[in-house]
Amino acid sequence: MITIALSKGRIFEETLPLLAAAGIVPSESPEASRKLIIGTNRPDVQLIIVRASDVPTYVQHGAADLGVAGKDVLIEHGGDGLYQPVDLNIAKCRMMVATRVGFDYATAVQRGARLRVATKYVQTARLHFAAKGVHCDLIKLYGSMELAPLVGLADVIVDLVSTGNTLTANHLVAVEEIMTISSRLVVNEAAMKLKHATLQPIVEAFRQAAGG
Ligand code: PRT
Ligand code: MG
Repeated sequence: MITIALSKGRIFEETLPLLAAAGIVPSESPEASRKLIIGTNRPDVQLIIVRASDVPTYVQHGAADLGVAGKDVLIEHGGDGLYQPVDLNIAKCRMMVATRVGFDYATAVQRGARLRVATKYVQTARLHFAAKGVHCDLIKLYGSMELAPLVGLADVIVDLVSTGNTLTANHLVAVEEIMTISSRLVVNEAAMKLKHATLQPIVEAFRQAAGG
């Protein structure tokens, strides 16, 4: 059995055409069925539905052979035990620093004062500000980061931005791009060797369908 770990929502939706290119069609939608294990047209392939940030963990431990995870998630996880053979170019967005409208970020960063940074992406934020030589106090949040600068919990947030609508709706503005983000195919290192004959064609189909 080949097990593929996906999160529902944008990753599931944007992975569907790649699965189709590999000849894999899920037998139902996770949104509709609420099932966590979903069969496919291939009796030897199943999907498991997990939280986006849990995909690398399932694949690392071999509970799934393959998975699709954002670069943001992979940086926070660290990537141990995972091959990342294909950038799928899906679920694209940008990792940004954002502040309240009117907050003087450029000056705050120059002054050498400590910056209070609220984020779900502590690893990414730590590396970014360390590279700039900016001292920061990291405040770990699990969601609704946009609130933090509004209520004085932090000076800035580090978060994903796609349309920018969420920032605008909360009177925040992006002040710096940290990196562009897309999702990658991840493969369990041991499975890649032991199940090579079955996995390789799926990896290649994903590579072709992703455009390279
Ligand atoms: O939602 P949940 O808490 O279950 O988990 P998750 O947020 O980790 O999963 P999901 O499915 O929302 O995101 C999965 C992956 O999609 C992420 O790991 C990213 O790699 C990628 N992705 C692409 C995004 C976005 N675009 C995105 N816009 N992930 C999150 N967002 C959020 C962002 O955090 C912010 O809250 O959307 C909001 C901003 O959107 P705009 O369009 O208003 O700018
Ligand atoms: Mg989300």
